[in-house]
Amino acid sequence: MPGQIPPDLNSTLSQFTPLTPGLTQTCDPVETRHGIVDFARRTAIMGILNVTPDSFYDGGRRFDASQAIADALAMAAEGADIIDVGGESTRPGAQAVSEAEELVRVIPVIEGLRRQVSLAISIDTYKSAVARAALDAGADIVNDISALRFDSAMISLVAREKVPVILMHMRGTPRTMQADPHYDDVVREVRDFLAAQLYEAMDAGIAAESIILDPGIGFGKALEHNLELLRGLPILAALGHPLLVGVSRKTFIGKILNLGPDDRLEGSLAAAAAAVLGGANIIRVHDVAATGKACRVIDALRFGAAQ
Ligand code: 7PM
Repeated sequence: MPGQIPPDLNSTLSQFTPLTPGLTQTCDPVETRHGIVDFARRTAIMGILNVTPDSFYDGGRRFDASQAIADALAMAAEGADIIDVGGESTRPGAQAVSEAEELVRVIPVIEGLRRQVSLAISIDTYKSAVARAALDAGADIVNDISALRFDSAMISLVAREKVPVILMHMRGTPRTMQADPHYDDVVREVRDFLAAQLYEAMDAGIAAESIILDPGIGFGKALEHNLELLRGLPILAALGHPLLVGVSRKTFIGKILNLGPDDRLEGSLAAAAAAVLGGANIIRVHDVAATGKACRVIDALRFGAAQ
């Protein structure tokens, strides 16, 4: 009969589970020296500020402090919640940069930016000396792609300074990580690694509320591993810490679409939307305005439309 719903379809209404852990899972805000990043009602946007001559997308553009500061101010105006300043490219096969060179690149930018903005600044480094100088210059968060493993002085620095830290999963080192990556169960292995680093950090005196976790999309992962991790984000969100996800213009999107970095915006937005539905709280991106709009729509699904 027209208009009648088959009884077995009605029973699926009660079985229906919400689309997203974001609808049920909440996580506490992160306190920084320059304000609180709150995830209760919206996804936070981290703008990428590469101060390097060789990054895969924006390389060379800002190898000059005043250009880098101008770009960061533009990202702040577009609604970035955090600016992530990095002086060493971690793309696959990239050469390591000396500590002195990394300092020369990032410190003037952080000092200059700090004078002009009150938002949170993160320092993308695994070197404790760079992190220390960056914190002294006004940075608020340590973004360590090695999850505190590469420099043995990093863990005590973060504990002493009482700043939030991002622990990211990576297989191997940036130079070697993309050489035939293999996992038996990538989601389980990344989860177990992050849990182990989390406990090590807390044992060293880093507050649980200061720890942000990140699956490290593209760091020692084949295309299928990156997709499995995006599908498995709810499992990582269940660790109960804020989740940061970086998909912006990465190679896995290029592989799906057969497009170079300049033509990966739409794919990046789709991946960001999927990450937010999976429970991500911070999205690390080159395109702050566009990603902000995409996230606001997903946030309305996640948290309700009243902002
Ligand atoms: C290949 C891999 C090329 C990675 C470029 C990149 C992340 C990060 C980077 C991330 C955190 C890029 C990167 N990616 N820090 N630093 N999470 N926490 O896209 O996903 O700039 S470097």
